[in-house]
Amino acid sequence: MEETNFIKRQNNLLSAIEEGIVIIPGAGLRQKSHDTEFPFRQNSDFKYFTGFNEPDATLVLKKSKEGAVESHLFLQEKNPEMEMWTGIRLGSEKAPEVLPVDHAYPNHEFSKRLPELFRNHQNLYYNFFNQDLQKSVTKTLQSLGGKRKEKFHSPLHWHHLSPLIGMLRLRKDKNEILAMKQAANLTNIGHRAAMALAKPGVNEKEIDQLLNYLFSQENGEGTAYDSIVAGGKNALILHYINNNQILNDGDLVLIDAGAQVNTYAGDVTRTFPVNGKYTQAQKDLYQVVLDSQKLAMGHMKIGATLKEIHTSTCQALLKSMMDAQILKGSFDELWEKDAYRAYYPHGTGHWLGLDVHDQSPYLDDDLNEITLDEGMVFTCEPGLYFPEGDSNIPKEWQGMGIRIEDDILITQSGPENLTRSIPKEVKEVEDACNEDIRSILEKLSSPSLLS
Ligand SMILES: [Mn+2]
Repeated sequence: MEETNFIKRQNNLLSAIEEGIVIIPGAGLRQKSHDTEFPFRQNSDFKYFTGFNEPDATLVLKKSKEGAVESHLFLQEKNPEMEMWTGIRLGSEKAPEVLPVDHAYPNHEFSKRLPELFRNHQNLYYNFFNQDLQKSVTKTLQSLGGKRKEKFHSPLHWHHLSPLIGMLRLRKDKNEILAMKQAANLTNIGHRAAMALAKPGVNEKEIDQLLNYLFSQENGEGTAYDSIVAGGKNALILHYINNNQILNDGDLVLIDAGAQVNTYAGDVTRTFPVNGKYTQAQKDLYQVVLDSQKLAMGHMKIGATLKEIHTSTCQALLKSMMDAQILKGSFDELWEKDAYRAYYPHGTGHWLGLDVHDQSPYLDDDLNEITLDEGMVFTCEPGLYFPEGDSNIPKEWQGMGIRIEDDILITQSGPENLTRSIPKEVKEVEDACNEDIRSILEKLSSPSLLS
């Protein structure tokens, strides 16, 4: 596998602008409690253009009217005393050798050098919602504004950068797809192990921790987002992350969890019986959701839109709820008033990539839906959530929440389900639930499990 071509990514961005200066800050550390921080998580845009994983760095790209481009990086300076506490820093001297940048400087030079970098550019591209950056930009422009008699341009035309980068991140290149496939493989292991470990009396948190452990195997970076391990009616809470209740015999458990590899996310949901065997009522409802997911996948073709896929999924779920007498009336009337939303309130899919909800637009500049194309990755995740005490719902389905989610890559030859190895058919899931967790953990050292 060839190395990621970050310079090509930077050039792709610069070719979308005529002239100007682009500022892309990395993430900093966030305080967790006094003197301690959360584990570092790089800003996705910064990572996309640099591959650099240290906190407190900033990328500045420049493009002249004539088309000449330059890249500048600000980063933490070497500091043996600090490095003894928090780890080795690359430093500005080494950075241009190993990173895709022409020049590098220590962070303390940022405010001093920024006015010089701004000079003679007319356009400025940055994320308007980054308040720290907004302050530096304003301060720099104020300092340049004081020299009104000098003959130079300053970048007074501001452009919000995020949509431009979002468009580039929409189509994944070979290396991105490879990372996402590796994340899918680890996610497969995690979900299979969860199915094997779950049984009445096991706490949701045991499964939560097992997932994190398994997602950290090989080049895994743990969970891409806080896992949802929701036994019984906890599945009705869409973003349930407490994960601290005992799993009960006869209940389902919904697990929404994905591994992260090279900052790329997997995002998969499975809903399976705690005791390893679906009841007839559980099986019936599970099959409704599974059928709607398969129907959705049938619409995933180049040229289709996520909105079309969502609409057809909602219509299928609405029909199923009409068949079950949960929703009563004519189809048109129920569709008109979004009656399905009470039980299916979320979307059928979202872009997936460096962010689990990848920061790419859903509409183009003319407000038309973005159409699916080769290299785009997104989720397919229909679900049904039936509250307790809702008299429209058959008693045996009350308190039940079911979601099934896979990660889909669009290719020339059709949709590729990256997470197809994770058990999903009723029989496959029941078989996986009856696997011995110890044998799964023993097999972990086997390379075939991760390939
Ligand atoms: Mn999702």
